[in-house]
Amino acid sequence: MKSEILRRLKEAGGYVSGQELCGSLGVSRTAVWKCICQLKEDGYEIEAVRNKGYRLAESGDALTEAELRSILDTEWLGRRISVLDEVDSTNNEVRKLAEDGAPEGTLVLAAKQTAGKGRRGRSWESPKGEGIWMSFLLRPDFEPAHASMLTLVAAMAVERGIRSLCGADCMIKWPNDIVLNGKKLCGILTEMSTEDDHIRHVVVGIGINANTGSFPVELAGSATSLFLELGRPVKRAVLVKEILKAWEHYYDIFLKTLDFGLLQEEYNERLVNRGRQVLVLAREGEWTGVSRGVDREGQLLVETADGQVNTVMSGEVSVRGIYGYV
Ligand code: BT5
Repeated sequence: MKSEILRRLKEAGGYVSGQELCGSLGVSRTAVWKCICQLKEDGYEIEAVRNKGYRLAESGDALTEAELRSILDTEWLGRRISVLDEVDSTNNEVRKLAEDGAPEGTLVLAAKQTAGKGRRGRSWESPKGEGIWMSFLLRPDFEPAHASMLTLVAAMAVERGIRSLCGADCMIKWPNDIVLNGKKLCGILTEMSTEDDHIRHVVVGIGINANTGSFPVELAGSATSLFLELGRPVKRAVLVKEILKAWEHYYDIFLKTLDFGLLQEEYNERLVNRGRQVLVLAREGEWTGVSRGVDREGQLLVETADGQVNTVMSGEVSVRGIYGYV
């Protein structure tokens, strides 16, 4: 009911009478009043004026369940949401919910992660209240071999979400980063649980430095935030909404072919180092070549000086610009 009241206050733009809220929601005045108090505790500024009703003065950057529910326009993603104050990792939390039978599309966000995870045991800096640290659950019925492409699908959704909300010229850095002005803005971690060669579930985790004001010294050279690049804060809830909507769009397209055939062209247009020299950091050593974009399987094509085109699989390597992160 809290999110319904919030939605109505937003739609009205001005005052909504208490009586109108009670009548349309079929609840008592006291119940409405309690919800208004909870919304105030969540950080909303709500004016209550005798004979006029309630008015939402400022919704700020609240990233709460009620806020998200009042704006989400997805078909299935985020229909079940939980927003936590603090958790080790939202990926771990979704995995636990998955093991308890949570439905596809379950979404978890946290104000802060105490042990945010990157790939291959690396850590992800997730300070309180500044970023978007979120994970969602998929229960696909395709084979595990297709799952590595989900990271690429997520990258397309994040890129589109950021671009449409902020107009920022961000780009995808294959396979799991979004970069802006040469620095990392977002990282994606997709984790899969399998059994007898079928997928039990997949957790897609997305970390976005939205309103981060500063980074620890060791990250300052390679990391950035929307706030730092745009010079103004962003409304995180609205960005989440845009990204989830974009995810449904791109995932639908992916499911048609279970590969990147239909997405490849758009993906490659948004790929930051396409046509540029890249350094491939593989387990067996480093080598350089020119990035030629992804193929139908979502693998990166890298052409070496002798004209040979190698396919690079996302699980094995990192790619850097030859002079820096991009
Ligand atoms: C990633 O790994 O970029 C995946 C990050 C995924 C984070 C999300 S947050 C929600 C969900 N829950 C989790 O526990 N994880 C996911 P990788 O490509 O391995 O990059 C990790 C490296 O990025 C680190 O070793 C640092 O160098 C750098 N890094 C750490 N925190 C950063 C930050 N906030 N912004 C930019 N770079 C960061």
